[in-house]
Amino acid sequence: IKKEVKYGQLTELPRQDEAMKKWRSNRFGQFIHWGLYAIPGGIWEGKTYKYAAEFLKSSAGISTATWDSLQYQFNPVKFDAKEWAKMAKDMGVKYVTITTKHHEGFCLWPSKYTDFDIENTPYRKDLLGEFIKAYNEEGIDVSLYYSVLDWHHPDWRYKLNTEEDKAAFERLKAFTENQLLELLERYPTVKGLWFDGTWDQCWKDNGKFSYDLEKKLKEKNPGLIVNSRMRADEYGSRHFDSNGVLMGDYESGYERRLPNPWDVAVTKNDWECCMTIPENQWGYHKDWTLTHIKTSNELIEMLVQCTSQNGNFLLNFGPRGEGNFREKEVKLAKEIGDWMDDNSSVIYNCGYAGLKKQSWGYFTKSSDSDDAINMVVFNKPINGKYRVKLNKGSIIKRAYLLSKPKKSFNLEEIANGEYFLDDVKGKCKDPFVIIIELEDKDSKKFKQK
Ligand code: H79
Repeated sequence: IKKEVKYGQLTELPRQDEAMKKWRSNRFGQFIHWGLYAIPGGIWEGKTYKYAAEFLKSSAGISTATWDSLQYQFNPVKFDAKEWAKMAKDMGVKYVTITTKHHEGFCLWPSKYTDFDIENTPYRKDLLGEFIKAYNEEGIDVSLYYSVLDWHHPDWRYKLNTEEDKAAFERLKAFTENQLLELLERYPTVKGLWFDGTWDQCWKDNGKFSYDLEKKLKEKNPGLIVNSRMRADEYGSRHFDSNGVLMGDYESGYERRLPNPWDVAVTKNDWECCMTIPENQWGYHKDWTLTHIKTSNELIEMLVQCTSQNGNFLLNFGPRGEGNFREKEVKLAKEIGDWMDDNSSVIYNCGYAGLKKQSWGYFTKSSDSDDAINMVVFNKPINGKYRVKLNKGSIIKRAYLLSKPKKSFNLEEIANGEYFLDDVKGKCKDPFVIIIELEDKDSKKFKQK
């Protein structure tokens, strides 16, 4: 039985306006976690804390006053916005999402509504402004991460037990709204808001507030894209309302995990997976030997998987307190960028091909093309032949390597719409792409919705 939901989705999904189409075509984004936590980098008074570096205040039980005094040490003398933007561009991302305020409450922009901000650090300048300008100059869309949960703000509560708590939360709501409108006012080129820290009981109990807020923010910045994490309906249901309808503009529940690669249902909504390079570190942690560090091929596979299921991939970087990136991150960015230089045509503007996932890797399909499908290969078969199962009646005209010299594969038809592609004697070590060209008469079958 359908519940009546008053404070659910604002619009018809998936959104088909230009801003949303652009977001969807971007596919690959960079996430930046930067705040005071980058200074201690997971180590406090000589002790290393394995849990996420941006949670150090909580893991090490540091008082708010002590933590907040890190503000007077925040001086990223090595920060070069143009260099950052260049690195992102070279990696192949089309958008970036940066933490304007994480759970610690420190603001990377000069905010009228708090002194706990960049203006009151030795750096003083509008760091966020420099960042946005530099990325925009490289043609990269900027979105802003904002944590509602706030360890610094005296009015933040998990749960409202008393009248005083209720009054405090009213003030926190006003503060939150003011800051968000301030961000959109100061930085009009911003394309999206990425909400986090919205799981507290008081937020879940205030569905009407987040509903009204989403409306206001979108009035202020038409085309604005917000993640599903912002919202709870009036029954406290998050991400999806009580009838299972997605809220916000895309699903943002895939944090450090991907959907099952065979999942077809997930292709119906826009969604984004956010991913860390170590197991669970968003902010800068000095010790990256604590857990597995993903390789560029693992990360590329995740990007391709997301694309194959109509999702975006947001890959996190955690710069140092001084304002530069660790070498390992620079190297991974370069390796991914090298792969994107040759293969980005299977990512940008691409999505679900309408076919089942197969054992050699992932299909993607460009919305520009009716008669070509991309195979992105991560697993080479022992027999040297790629089994490809298309729809019944589909005829492959040609299959060839995307990389030059675009060698063709021998085709062996084994059933209606099913083929073996005989490996060319290439020595592809990295994930590589085979383009399948279909006979025109079948092209309509592969049209994306
Ligand atoms: O910014 C990065 C992390 O610092 C942040 N989100 C990413 C993007 C993050 N904050 N908290 N966590 C990750 C993990 C915390 C999960 C929990 Fe809960 C919060 C456990 C209990 C409350 C939300 C609600 C998840 C499970 C229940």
